[in-house]
Amino acid sequence: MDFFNTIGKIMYEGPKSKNPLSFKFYDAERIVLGKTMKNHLPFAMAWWHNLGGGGTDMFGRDTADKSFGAVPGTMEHAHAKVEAGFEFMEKLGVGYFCFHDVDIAPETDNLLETNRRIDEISDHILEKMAATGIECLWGTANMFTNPRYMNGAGSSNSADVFTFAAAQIKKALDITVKLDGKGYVFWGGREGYETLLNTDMQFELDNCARLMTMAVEYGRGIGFKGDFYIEPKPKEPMKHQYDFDAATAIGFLRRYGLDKDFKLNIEANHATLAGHTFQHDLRVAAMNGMLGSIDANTGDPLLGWDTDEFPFDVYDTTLCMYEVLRAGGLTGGLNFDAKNRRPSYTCEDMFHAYILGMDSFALGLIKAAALIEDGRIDRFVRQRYSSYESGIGKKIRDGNTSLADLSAYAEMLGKPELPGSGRQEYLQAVMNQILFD
Ligand code: XLS
Ligand code: NI
Ligand code: NI
Repeated sequence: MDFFNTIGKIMYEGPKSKNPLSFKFYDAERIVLGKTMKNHLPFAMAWWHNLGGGGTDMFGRDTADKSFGAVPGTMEHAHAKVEAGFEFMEKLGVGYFCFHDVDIAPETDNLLETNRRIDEISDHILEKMAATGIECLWGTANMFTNPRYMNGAGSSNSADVFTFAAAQIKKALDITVKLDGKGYVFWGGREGYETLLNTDMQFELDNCARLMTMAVEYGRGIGFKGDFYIEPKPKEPMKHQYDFDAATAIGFLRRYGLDKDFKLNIEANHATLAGHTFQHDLRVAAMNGMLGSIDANTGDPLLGWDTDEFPFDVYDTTLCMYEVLRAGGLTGGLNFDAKNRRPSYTCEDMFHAYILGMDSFALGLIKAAALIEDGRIDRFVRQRYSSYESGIGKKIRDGNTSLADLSAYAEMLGKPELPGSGRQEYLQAVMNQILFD
């Protein structure tokens, strides 16, 4: 069945095209720095927003119809979503998808029945994967929607809830392996707290680590070779989320000995909620060897929550791809954890959104490659630290000195020279020149 029958395959038509249903910059086979765009940009569709999200917000119900000809909440609907999802990805040339357990099959009150439903739908997904060549980027378990998770999953005060979370993770891992997913994500959901007046933070963190450790043991046992990911987020839904940002998540992983199996899935909108730039959290992950995957969306600087907008800001996508290129690429991909704005409720809007996101990242890639080839920014940064390349600086760098040595050297120096201009305005002008030349 053709769900998007008014829309054909989306083709690359170049920057001059005025056809709204075409790519202006994403040219899958174009070579950038020795690799095709498709290889640099492993785009993924987020099952939940794209096939499940109808625009409901705190003040109003769905505006978009995502029934795909079936009654929502039924298995018929879950099957229809599979068909629609693969048609959508094929028409756009999106090579991957990401899913939660409950996105693919409606949950019931009975774990065995829920799992049977997940088996049935994942069989269907597997058939479509074989027919299209589309792959699974990552899977995850939704441990935040059901009321039992009101206090978190691993961090819940209830051992029964913890147990249920473990069961969901086990199943989600089984399905991720069945679909040959490259990764498995832990987004903290409600792992956090509202007030320390009722919370044993140390115990909750230990328990979160226990759950992840069991997941690693089980996953490796069933042959999962991919990466586990933590997706940091500072707040929302909880006031304090334990995986606040990249640095916090890395500290947690190292403390509990999970850093060999885990990398990070950095979401743009989560980084900005943490008071960082997207680029900052990418850099923190990359310099720790933990940049695995990306949730590609953007927030609104005027709103303080996870608005999950489609990425459109080329300055941001350029700096993101600059970090990705410098890190040698992603082991995961670019998942559009993004949703249409509520008034963009038609099925054409679903395509416009992905075209916008894919073109924004394609442009970002082209411009990031230009920044690197231009070399002025990299050279400037190297030059800025050049005092550490010889003399006393080299001694500091090599660990061949001490406070006493340095103090003696400083006495000799008298007054140190100023450290040299940071040239921020010049560098910003270089960015603009490259972006708009
Ligand atoms: C929510 C998260 C979520 C994760 C997957 O803010 O971004 O969508 O990516 O559970
Ligand atoms: Ni996300
Ligand atoms: Ni998010």
